[in-house]
Amino acid sequence: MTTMKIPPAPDIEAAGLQTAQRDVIGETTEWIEAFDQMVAEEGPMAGADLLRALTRRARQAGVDLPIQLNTPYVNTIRVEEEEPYPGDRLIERRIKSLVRWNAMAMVHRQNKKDPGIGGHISTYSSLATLIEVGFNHFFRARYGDEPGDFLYLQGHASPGIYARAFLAGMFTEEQLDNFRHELRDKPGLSSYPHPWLMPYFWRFPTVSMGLGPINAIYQARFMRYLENRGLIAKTDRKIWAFVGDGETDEPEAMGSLTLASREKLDNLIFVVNCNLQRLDGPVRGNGKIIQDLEAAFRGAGWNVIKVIWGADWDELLARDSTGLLLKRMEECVDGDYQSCKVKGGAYIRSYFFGKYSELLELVADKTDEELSKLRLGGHDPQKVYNAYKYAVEHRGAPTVILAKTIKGYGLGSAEARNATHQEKKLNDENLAHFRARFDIPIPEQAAHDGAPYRPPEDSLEILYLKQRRQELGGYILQRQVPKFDLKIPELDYFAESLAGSKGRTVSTTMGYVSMLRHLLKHPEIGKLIVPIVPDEGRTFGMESLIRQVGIYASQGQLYEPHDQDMLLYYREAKDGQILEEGITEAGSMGSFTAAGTAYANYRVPMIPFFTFYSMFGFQRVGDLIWAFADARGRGFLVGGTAGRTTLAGEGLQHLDGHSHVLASVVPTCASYDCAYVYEIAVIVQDGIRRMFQEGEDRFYYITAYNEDYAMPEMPEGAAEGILRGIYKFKPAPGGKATLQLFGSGPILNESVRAQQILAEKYKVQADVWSVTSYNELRRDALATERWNRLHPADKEKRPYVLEVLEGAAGPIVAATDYMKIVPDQLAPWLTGRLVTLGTDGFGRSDNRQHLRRHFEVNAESIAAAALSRLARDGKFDARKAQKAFRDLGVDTEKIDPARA
Ligand SMILES: Cc1ncc(C[n+]2csc(CCOP(=O)(O)OP(=O)(O)O)c2C)c(N)n1
Ligand SMILES: [Mg+2]
Repeated sequence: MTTMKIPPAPDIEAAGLQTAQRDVIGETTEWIEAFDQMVAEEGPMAGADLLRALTRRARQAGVDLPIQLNTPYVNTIRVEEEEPYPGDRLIERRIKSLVRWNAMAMVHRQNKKDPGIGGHISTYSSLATLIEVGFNHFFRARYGDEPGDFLYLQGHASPGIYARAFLAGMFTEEQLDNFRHELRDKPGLSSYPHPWLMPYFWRFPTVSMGLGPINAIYQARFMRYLENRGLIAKTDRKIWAFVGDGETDEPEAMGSLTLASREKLDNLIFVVNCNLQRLDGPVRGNGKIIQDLEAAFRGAGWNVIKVIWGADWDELLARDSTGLLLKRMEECVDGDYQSCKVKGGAYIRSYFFGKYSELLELVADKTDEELSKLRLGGHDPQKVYNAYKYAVEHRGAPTVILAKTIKGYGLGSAEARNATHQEKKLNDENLAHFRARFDIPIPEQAAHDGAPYRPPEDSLEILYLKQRRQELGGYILQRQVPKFDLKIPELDYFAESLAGSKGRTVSTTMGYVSMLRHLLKHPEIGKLIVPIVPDEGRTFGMESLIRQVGIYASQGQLYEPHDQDMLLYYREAKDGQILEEGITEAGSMGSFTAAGTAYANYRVPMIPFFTFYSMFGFQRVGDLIWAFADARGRGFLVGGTAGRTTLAGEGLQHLDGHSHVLASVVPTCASYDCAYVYEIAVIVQDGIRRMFQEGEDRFYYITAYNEDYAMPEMPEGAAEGILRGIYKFKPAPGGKATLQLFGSGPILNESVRAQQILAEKYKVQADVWSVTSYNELRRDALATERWNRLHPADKEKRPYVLEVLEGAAGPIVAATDYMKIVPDQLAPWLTGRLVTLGTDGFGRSDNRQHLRRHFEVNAESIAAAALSRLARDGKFDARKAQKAFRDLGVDTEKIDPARA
């Protein structure tokens, strides 16, 4: 039997009772007393059991109780449950003060030197205790042979992270000196966590708010996936995601919470830094962000730990015999708490405690100064330690720690003010205050300049810091990429895809799925393939894949699928390989990111193929894709049901004519618009080689279509052109061409048909080219042009596209199922030659024939456009060209589809 102290019962109103008749109040008091006695004698578990039984009974009796997701506005862990702090609080405080100083000083100094260069000091200042307790006692750098915990850190707290790394000896003073100066002759530090810029240090790009939390959730799930598939050892490794309270307004931050609880991700810990402020002002001025988040996370099935009050408040709560302190804590909103912090002790006395005379008495023995220093939970190492301990020991659910902190803690008059987020420099008074408060042993002038300070190597602080890290396996913020010796498939492994369909009509999507199925069987890399799909597997004909490798389900398949007696039944398995994400492209990107960076994070070169509806890719989850690139992600994005005119029937919201434009903006993304299955095979084979054998930090976007047609065999020698972006697909049938037709995707077939029409009806000979990637051609041309510009005295080089087109005569008519800007990318190198036909404008519901006529990308429109151009060049009779439009059924007076 445990005996415990229960806080005083709040009065009837504070207890939230609706009925206030005297006899009910009297009765209620008796009930509460009886309950208190029972808990005191039999412990909290018995209390919980009783309440559960009462609630069940109440429901049976028709008493409609509202679902209660909030607990009182106090710490979740009671004082009696706390364990003593295991570290040396004094020396840890010294270390924390030094980190605080260096973080602030680094930003301060840089902004004095280079006004406007920016940086943040108030985010880290609120986070320091939460971070330091973690580094000193929890964040493990290794689990046996396995890598250690993963840290997703608030991007704006990076100065503090750098400052700690500086104390740990990982960065030089010079690097600190070059914070936000990355383009100087000495190494600098990037503004935020960017693996692209600091690949040896950062793993997770988090600064675009909301992406860190969702990626952390899917990372935790992917870790389990790798464990359950036997690809990594099971460990106790944790993923710690530090999240801003303002950041939780991002839908990405909160949108996938239930996945984490459904999957019982007890390897995941969120720490929400509830400093009550975001950039402009309070997060919930009129409410309480901690209570809001408690309800949301609890409702989503998370283990919630609130760390609101520090030890100073415990003492007050214990002394309060009226219950009024808790009542006051609950009735104040975050805007009140912020004002209290800004306005100081006298205000706290009159406004917060002064509302009830009993509370004034409670703090009568405290000075105003003492009131202003009453510590909050997120700044109390003892509270934070216990919360972390409870979190790492919790089993069966993810944990969120809601820690109340002060934004701009220690920044003097900037503390907790609405404008604190934007503070880059401290005035002299605040600097002096900071130096004194944190006892930084540097001369006044050096402090004024924001000089960094690192105590000697043999100082107690440095020795302690290093020893703590040693015990936890070493310094944790490091990113290393091992060398892999992978036997990747050669091109002949894809022989079936290269051979064509022998007249059978298939789509590139079908061809791609067969290729994937074949890849999954590869003896070396088959197990590394991660097919990801957001509830669109059937659309892409992936039923056979589901049967072959199964859908990953951490609990296996708990039910008998109704279609079990069918060959292609819905198979879920604990070691299933497919990540069937349900309808969440953002979540799928989370998995794609975890898988596509596993080569560095888990030292296992997983090869993800994320196949999605191309319309709901780049334009929907573009920022996650950008972060994937920053994270040096590798893998294949496959945009299915692609094209503005190839996907029949769907209409405006579904017809994608621009994902290739959006893909083109990501520097490490190579995007390909494929017409035939062999093109995809060549690109996938070479992509695997470049990413996973050569170790190149790049990834691929490939569009796949659902139009069925006969797939030709790969023409001899086409591979290089396919990869670089263009190859001649069908030379002019009757002698030398005077016209060049470019086609991509299924529209290439329209170009081929136009070639025929032109030859047969108009005696115009044209070559047909398959352009697999305008973007790759443009990148090559830009790089060549830049070289030429920088080396005027050297022999001029030619872009690949011009080399390939050597001797190809006449104008070029490029037709695509994408916007005209896609081929137009080559216009600077094809001056005066390029006529582009594309699908600018909103899509429509109709069949391919009508869609292509509407968008003027059908064979007839291509042929007529070619004649029109030849006429303008004086190579074809203008009246005949005009007549050709009529003969070919191209309406010259219809509305421009770009505006329709
Ligand atoms: C998607 C996105 N929108 C806006 C910003 C700009 N921004 C940077 S920090 C910040 C406020 C952050 O507040 P909070 O999450 O509470 O973190 P705190 O600094 O208070 O710890 C904003 C709006 C961003 N980085 N990302
Ligand atoms: Mg905040």
